[in-house]
Amino acid sequence: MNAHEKEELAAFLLEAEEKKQDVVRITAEKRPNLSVEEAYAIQETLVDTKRKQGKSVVGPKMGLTSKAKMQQMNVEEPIYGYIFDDMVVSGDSISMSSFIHPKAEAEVAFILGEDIEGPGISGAQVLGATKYVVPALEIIDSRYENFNFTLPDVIADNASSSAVVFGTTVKKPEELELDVIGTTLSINGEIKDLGAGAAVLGHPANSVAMLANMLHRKGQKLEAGQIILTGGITGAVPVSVGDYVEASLDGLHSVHFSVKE
Ligand code: 0L1
Ligand code: MG
Repeated sequence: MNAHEKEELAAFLLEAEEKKQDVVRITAEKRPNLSVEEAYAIQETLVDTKRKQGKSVVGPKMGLTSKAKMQQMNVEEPIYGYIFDDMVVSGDSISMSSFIHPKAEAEVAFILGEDIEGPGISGAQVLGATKYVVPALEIIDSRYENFNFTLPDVIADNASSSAVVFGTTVKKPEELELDVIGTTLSINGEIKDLGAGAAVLGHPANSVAMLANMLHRKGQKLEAGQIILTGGITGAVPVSVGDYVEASLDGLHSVHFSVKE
């Protein structure tokens, strides 16, 4: 794939994101044989464009970290994307007009105290390099019609990244047992899904370790100060106007948002 094609496909997805207008997945018409490698190259172009627009990366995120999602997409490895500063929002100000078809998932986010550079990083090393963990509600919003995509499509689309609300409870990782942390996701008081931290690759720290090892293949590392979304402990649940969405994580209290018009 040449530079012009990469830029064209990144611009196609960025326009969909800016206009809140869903599009047909890239592999349906534009590029049926898109490879995972090419998809990350499109994602990199998209990320560079956002940087040139003055946005800055808060941290990378992991996606497809649950067995169910991996089986559904027929993959053995999760994917990553990037969260930007303008995606971090307050739970009081979520407007449906900012999205195409948003879904919420409950996650634990890691705030790194030290750089982490693969290869061969373990979950234990990640815990040693992590300053704090915080609860998070990620709002994913695929730019593709009906969330209909193949693995390369969703990688190119920055792993459906759209917005995130962080909770205010901040804990050191050693204060919690993150693999058994019980989590519920409720809408208007009704539990829609639940899970434990182990749903994320056995332990959310394993997700960060895997991310460090994946980034190493590109000559990149995780950096102190980055906030990393580790992947959904619960499934992703569609949200709509009028919804009060709340994730409760044992020991980390809750994080919530309300959806307005
Ligand atoms: O954060 C995530 O797990 C989303 C990954 C992309 C797949 C999706 O949009 O469901
Ligand atoms: Mg997620």
